Amino acid sequence: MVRKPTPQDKFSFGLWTVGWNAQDQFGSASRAWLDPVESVHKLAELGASYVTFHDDDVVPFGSDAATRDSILARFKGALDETGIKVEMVTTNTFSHPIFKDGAFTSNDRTVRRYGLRKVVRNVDLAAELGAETFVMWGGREGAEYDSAKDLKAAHDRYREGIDTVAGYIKEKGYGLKIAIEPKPNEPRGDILLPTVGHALAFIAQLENGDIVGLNPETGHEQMAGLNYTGGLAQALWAEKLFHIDLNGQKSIKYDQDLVFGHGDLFSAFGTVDLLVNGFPSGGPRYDGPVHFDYKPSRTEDFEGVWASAAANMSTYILLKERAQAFRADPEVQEALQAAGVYELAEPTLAEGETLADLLANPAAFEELDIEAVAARGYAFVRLNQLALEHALGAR
Ligand code: GLT
Ligand code: MN
Ligand code: MN
Repeated sequence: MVRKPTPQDKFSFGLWTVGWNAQDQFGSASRAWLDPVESVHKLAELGASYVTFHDDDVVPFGSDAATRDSILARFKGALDETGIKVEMVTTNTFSHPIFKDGAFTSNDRTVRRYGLRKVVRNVDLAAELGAETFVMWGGREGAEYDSAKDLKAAHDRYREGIDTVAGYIKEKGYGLKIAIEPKPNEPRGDILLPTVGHALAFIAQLENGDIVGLNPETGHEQMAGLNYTGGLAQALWAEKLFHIDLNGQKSIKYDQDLVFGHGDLFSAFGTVDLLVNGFPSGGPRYDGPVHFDYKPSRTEDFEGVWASAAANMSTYILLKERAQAFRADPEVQEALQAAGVYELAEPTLAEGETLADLLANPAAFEELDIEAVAARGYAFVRLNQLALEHALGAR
């Protein structure tokens, strides 16, 4: 590992990431599922601070109460021994065939009621373990066929489900926030709440939306052809960036879940620049855990699994160093000024100025030398080249 993590880095991994058995659509497992206790120990050695998990990652689906208790006791033992904390918990409402048409939005009401019970039981576990975030990735909430789903009713049921869980969290006084994770497709042909923007609009319709925000994943936005950093920015602006799933994706295709930076590297630089340095004009910042949701490629053995876990952290630190150097460079500051980046933070109407004042101001319109203003060069390319040179470590 070129760079070693420290607790200040707040690195976090899902147990389903390193633990994955590498089974895919076309081939059987190329590794065994890892024991969560082993993953906790190994991640601690590598310098991570947190783990996250689905209920079923730790306690197999359908386990009876006694088995569940003994498995959880052993798992908590590993947390105590290593000092690793659980910052986020999520629910598996996608693997078992009962959820083949979704959980909160299944056409089958019995499934919806079962799904709600499974999620609420997991909320109790999340609170017990001291997690701060409860992620909801509705991977099966969707359809393959337009005729198969009443989309008005589906949104009603989705809202009912999330509002009910959020209401329960409040009623119990748990210190948990819900973070919805958007994804456009896979495993369903089309998934509800496909992007950050869709999810933000949905949250605005919730009764208990004050404790509901987002968990955007790099590859999921990029699968929709969108700019991940832009999605993070809007979520931050709306004060709804509750959690992040970092990974790598190369363009619009199946969900690759590559190591962070192994997809669109320059975009990853932009992401880290925003996370580490914030907006040029200040404003809301993300200071939560840096969570990696990647999959060690099917080609890798266990040595490769741990090398890939380390690679996520090392790459993040390298990009952090590069992003800090970028913003600290006087030439970059001058280029940001020249490009008008800081000018955008200035309100369009001056303090105390009304629209009537603007309408009555000929200098702003009638007498404006439009051609002269239009002739301005913004020098964005120079600024971007400076960013690229910093990203490459050439400055
Ligand atoms: C699943 C998915 C991830 C989600 C997880 C949370 S599960 O592996 O691919 O993007 O974050 O449920
Ligand atoms: Mn993914
Ligand atoms: Mn994810």
